[in-house]
Amino acid sequence: MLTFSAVVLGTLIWMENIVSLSPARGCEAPKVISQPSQESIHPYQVVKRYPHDKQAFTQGLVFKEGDLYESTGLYGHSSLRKVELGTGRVLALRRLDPQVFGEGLTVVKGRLMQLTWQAEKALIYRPNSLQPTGKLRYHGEGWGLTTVGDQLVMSNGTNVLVWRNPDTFVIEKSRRIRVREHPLQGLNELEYVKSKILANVWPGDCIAEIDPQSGQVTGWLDLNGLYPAASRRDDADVLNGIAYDPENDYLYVTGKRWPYLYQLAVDWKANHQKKIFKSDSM
Ligand SMILES: [Ca+2]
Repeated sequence: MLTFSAVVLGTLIWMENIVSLSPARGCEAPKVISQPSQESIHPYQVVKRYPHDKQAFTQGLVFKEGDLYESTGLYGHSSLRKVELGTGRVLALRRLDPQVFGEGLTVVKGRLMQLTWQAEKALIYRPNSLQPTGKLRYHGEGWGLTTVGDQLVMSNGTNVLVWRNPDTFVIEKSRRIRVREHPLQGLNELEYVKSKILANVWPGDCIAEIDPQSGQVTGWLDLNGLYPAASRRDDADVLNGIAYDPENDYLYVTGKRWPYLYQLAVDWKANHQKKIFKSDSM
């Protein structure tokens, strides 16, 4: 059992009014603000641990009708995959151009949409077959992507999320994301869950829970220790993959080149200063 206090002994880097999270540290606002924590720390339980391709540099993850779809990155290794949840087996694979680095992934209007890091294009596919059906252009970097209502929400590694039209990719609004009054940098893989946007915060193993209306961080899911840092190939292999099964209310998370994908039950209403942690028994 890891206690919350053990996990959050490290504080966040605090520079020029910008919050960024350090790897293997806690997911709390900087102590130097000299205010008590105002964000909820949500307890979670590991329901099950599934195999995950440890070669997959996960950049996007989305759950659709019992299957996982995954986007992987790195030049020469990027792909789009349909993955069998129970076994981690890759059921369908579409390799990307070696010049393209895969990023965030979502399902919108029955189509899969995959971002690219610096190629400034969103790639569109049919589910199941992964047949390409088109692309849309955007300016700047692509990191995370999710679907909120009939709009897309996209991150680019900064503290800004933008809402885009799913047919044209035109930006319709944006929000600066804050921990209290402080901008939260490094917003990465996204997932819309229960009227909140969840964001992996790069680099590290923290998920921020964001109110899409205000842009305020309302809580944290602290996944430090879920897959031990000592087991990783290198420091780049951070948590980065969030998918949600609304029917059963499970969250699926993994990381870059992690051998496991975790099924989590999260209590989004609770604010525990201690998390439930069961992976030692699995
Ligand atoms: Ca996702």
